[in-house]
Amino acid sequence: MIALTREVSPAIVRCELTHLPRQPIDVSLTRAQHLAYERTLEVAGCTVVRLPADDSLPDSVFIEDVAVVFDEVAIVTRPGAASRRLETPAVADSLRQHRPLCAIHDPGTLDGGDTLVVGRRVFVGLSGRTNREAVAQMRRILNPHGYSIEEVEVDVRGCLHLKSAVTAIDDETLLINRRWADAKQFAGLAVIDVAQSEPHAANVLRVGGSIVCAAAYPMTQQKLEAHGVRVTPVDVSELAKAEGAVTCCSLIFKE
Ligand code: CIR
Repeated sequence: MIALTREVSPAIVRCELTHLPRQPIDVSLTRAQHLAYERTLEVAGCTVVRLPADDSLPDSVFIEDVAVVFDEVAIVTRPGAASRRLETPAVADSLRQHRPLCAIHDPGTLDGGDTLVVGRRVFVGLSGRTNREAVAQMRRILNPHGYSIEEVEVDVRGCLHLKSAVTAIDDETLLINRRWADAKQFAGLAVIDVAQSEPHAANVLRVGGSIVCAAAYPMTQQKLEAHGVRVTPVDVSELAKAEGAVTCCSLIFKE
């Protein structure tokens, strides 16, 4: 597996914020946490390919939002925040070596954080960043490859992206915060609820045989372990000040 990552930009202190008040971000600490995150991915079996930072792109470390990679094709997104649209060329150049590329075009907007892939089902969240036109474009790209696209409502007052509210533990089971996404939208899949006191804990990263989660959510971690899930916690507290979590700092795909 390859994990494509992008170095933390010093401009992260000027990141986009939707729900959180701006807090000072320690760039060195963010970099140290990001390095530890990359090591965790290596231990889980990934070859980390790290793209250089761009001093003019505050949110470029959150590489998940600019592409969605399938076995057959990679889709370069058109991020919902205009400030993030210049993040795509460097990521597209790298992905071109691994997959045929498709792209989301104007007037579509899509953040990769709104795309949850479970087997051949692709759930796309209608968040503040992703619109129906992008869902239609995803359908045109992916239906010929045998994927079904399902539009999902998320509570934009609470969460930034679909994957802030729900991620997959395996191809049958989701980890969810039902206050932000109605579990009925995921018919046929089992659900584990995040701990009540940890609304942001649903964002976990499936990599190799393990699940990477943010260390800030021990109660949800215990719930996962009680279900027999092997969990690796990572400290991403500085990235969380920029409204980032564990899925958003990598694009993981088969070599
Ligand atoms: C943004 O607002 O775009 C960034 N500050 C955070 C993006 C986090 N991305 C993700 O969870 N997929």
